[in-house]
Amino acid sequence: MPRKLSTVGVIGLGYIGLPTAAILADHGVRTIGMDVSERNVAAVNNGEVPFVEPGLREVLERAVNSGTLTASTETPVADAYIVAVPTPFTETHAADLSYIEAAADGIAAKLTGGELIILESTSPPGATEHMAARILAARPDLTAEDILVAHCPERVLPGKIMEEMITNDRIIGGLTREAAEAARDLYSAFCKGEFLLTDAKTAEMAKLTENSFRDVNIAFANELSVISHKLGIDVWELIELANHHPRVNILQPGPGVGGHCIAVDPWFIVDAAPEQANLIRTARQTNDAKPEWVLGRIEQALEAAGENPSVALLGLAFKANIDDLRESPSLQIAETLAQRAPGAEILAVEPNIEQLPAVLENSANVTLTSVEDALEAADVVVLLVDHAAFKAITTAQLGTATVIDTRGIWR
Ligand code: SAJ
Repeated sequence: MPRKLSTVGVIGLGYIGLPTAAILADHGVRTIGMDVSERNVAAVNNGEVPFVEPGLREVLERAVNSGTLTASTETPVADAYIVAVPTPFTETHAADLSYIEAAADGIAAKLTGGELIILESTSPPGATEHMAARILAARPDLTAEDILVAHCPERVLPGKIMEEMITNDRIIGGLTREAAEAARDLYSAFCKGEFLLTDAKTAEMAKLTENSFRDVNIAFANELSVISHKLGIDVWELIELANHHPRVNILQPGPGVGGHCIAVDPWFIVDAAPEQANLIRTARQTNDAKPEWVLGRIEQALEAAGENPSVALLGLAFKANIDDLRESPSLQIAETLAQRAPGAEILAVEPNIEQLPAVLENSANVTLTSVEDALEAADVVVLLVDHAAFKAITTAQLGTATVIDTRGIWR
């Protein structure tokens, strides 16, 4: 434990910060969550979860009712801080550290010396050092020896956060060994996985490497799908056969790569080493080009369908069985098609949302439609997300429509 650890401040109560705060508090650690959104803070203080994550509500309610968790819009005074704020990227694909900097400024004002500060946000190499330097610049009365700073990237899978936060192994990168050990002691309050201690920059890079590995593998699958289409080969059968080899494990092609992790993190490596990160950049570009390739196929099918065709787009989320539309290639396809094909009727089907997102709301040719109605009316059916509900669709329901299955679920 750091010299004293009776209170932990969690900065940022989003997809990662809130589950972390709730689990810590549920394990008896006095936890104060901080968020800039008054609405989120009020919700948390009422034991309500402002987004969908299975199992979170029960743990949050328990922690709030027992009094171990409270939330505030002010950075609290605490013995340890966990920073879990967004790290978006800029137009040039550089990491935007402004949320981390704002968190650092808030924390700096509260320090008395001896505190542990952990950066959990996915960050480019050097961000933890940058955060520490910013804190110390704001507090000339403190030296580097007065604070313990570490990076501990989260690696939980949305939808399984409550389970994975406890069972996953944790990489802990300290600016010093003492900081890494203090962070390990904090996480051991609830984490049952193995603790892997390293330096901060390696920890930052490890997280980016995991997501880049997945991105490169998916880019390989996406390139294979384009090659296979040209050669008249079923890419899913091809990958299934190749994966029978004991040392081959190719992921699945799709309409592109979305979400706020795999589609973002590899750019941080490219930005940190632009001359060297050629494969990683090409993989990003390959995956980012996939929606345009799918659009080309849809436009061809619409042209063949004649005057005022109607097209069903099945799925808008970035992956199966969630309601998250962030960086979604399916949404990008719907949005672009709405602009390029004003004469087509676009029937958008997304069972996990109740109204169209802002980017489609004002498109006169797009309607949020039930799967049954869309299949009934469509000349062209495009499967974009492999939601469980779509797997049950029968050949009879598809009728005579031209089918473009970007996930290979109806083979
Ligand atoms: N996708 C494919 N083909 C596949 C697998 C995924 O096209 O074979 C697409 C999905 O449809 C989606 C995108 O990739 O659009 C990303 O989905 P995902 O399930 O691969 O990953 P995320 O973004 O939900 O979560 C990832 C996870 N990272 C790894 O598995 C290495 C998770 O463990 C991380 O915690 C998370 O990123 C994060 O926060 O960084």
